[in-house]
Amino acid sequence: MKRPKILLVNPWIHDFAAYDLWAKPLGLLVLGSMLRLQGWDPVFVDCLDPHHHSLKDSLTSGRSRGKFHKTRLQKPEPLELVPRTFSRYGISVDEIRKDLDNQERPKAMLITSLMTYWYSGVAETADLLREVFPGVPLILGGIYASLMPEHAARATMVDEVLLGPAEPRLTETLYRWTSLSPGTDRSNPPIQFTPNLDLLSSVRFLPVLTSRGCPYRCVYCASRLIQPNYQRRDPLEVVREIETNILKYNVDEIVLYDDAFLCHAAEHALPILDAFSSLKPRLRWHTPNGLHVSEISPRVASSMKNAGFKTIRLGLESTSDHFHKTSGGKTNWKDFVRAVGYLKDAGFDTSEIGVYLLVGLPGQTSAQIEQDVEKALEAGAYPKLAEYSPIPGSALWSVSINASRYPIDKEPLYQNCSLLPVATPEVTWEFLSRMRKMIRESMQSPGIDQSGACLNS
Ligand code: B12
Ligand code: SF4
Repeated sequence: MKRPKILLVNPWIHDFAAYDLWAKPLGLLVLGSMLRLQGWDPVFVDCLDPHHHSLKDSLTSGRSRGKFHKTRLQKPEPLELVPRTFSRYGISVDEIRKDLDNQERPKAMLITSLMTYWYSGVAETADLLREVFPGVPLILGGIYASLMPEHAARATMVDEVLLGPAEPRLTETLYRWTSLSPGTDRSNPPIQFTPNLDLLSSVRFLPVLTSRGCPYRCVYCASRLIQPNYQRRDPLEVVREIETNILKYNVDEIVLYDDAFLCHAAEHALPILDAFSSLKPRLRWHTPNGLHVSEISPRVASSMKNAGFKTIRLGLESTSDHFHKTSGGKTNWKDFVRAVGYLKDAGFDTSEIGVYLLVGLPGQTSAQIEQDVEKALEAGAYPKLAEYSPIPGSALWSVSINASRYPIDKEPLYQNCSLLPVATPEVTWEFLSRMRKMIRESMQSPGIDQSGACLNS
């Protein structure tokens, strides 16, 4: 019997800046594997596809990260006074329309969402899908949808918004909308980890998820709201997935999307890393999402080196122990200094040990940021300033609403970290540019990659 088609759509981004830092819509790709197993025929339309046939070779050849194609847009009214260019990032509307026109009419359409402040890109994508396939059920999920479900329902006018991980609800939801349940197994599947990479137009690196969620509850983070349960995979299963996919797609770069890869390292990260320690040539591992500093022991550091870690980002956020005691306790200054020492002993140099420092937090002074940067440099790490984006539902949300210059609770566009929405008046873009210049000079390495929308430091 012919499998029913289901369209999975990665929407456009609308923003002042967006960089492709190994960005793949992992949630949607994971659902692609699940739906395939359930008897559907998933078809993927990627509005951000960096390897889309319509793009010039210079943008697509051999890259695993870089710039998105962009088209200037009129600024939405709430952002009119912001003196920066606003763009749609991704493939042109005409090209995506052509891609959709070439598809058979699907039985249902699923759109994902990431940052809350990218919602107008989701709404534009939903409009196009409705126009090309009127009457086909349109379901929205993902991070924006989970953090702001009511806003998402209003702004995108989709048929249904699903909150949180789709696995426990999607089977029943699709049956309700399509009266189809193509496979023989109608039970809800468990939480999934494996992306269906065959849906991508080109695979240049492997996005890997070895766990979902995080055991901590930091006040500035949404992890718990998006993935309420922390779950680890069997390390052997992860190793098998990587081994199979490096051969299948002929790639040697691994990008970890975990929130908490290093937690319980002895039973989790170490068996995974050690399985690849003697591989020649080595894999190259990247962790654009921060690693847990306090979990780095001499053994973990040397396993990271032996496995081939290249892009390391440590989730420090602040050098102040008071900050950590009052915000979730995931690490502290002493552990950080120790971890940098272990990484150096294992053979990493300062330019490889990136450390995220959160900037633009409510009440944070410019002096605190200067101190964080100086201390991180002195400890032998490479500071990466990450502008704070206030997150609906997080413990810092009500403090953020009070501190904000904008109505962040009414309009998610104002949650954009580029606006420094809740920063104190002295923490400006000019100040942060000075800090970044100072960091670059200290690193004496102006050529080091500075890309990143809010991750640029
Ligand atoms: C990996 C990651 C990144 C990666 C890239 C991600 C990408 N694809 O582009 C990197 C490291 C580059 C990154 C960067 C940033 N990130 Co980030 N990131 C994440 C992270 C850790 C995981 C996302 C993920 O892929 N999860 C794995 C998949 C399997 O889960 P999922 O997407 O949630 O999918 C499930 C459900 O949502 C649902 N679902 C998904 N799609 C759909 C669709 C339908 C139809 C349905 C029904 C269900 C459904 O089912 C899926 C399976 O269960 C999240 C935190 C988190 N735990 O979610 C933060 C998070 C999304 N990031 C966040 C932030 C703030 C940022 C930065 C702005 C940080 C900064 N200040 O610099 C930058 C900006 C990036 C940019 N390009 O501009 C915030 C979002 C805040 C907001 N306001 O929306 C989060 C929530 C972290 C936090 N602080 O709490 N990030
Ligand atoms: S440790 Fe990291 S992922 Fe976990 S809650 Fe804190 S910031 Fe979020």
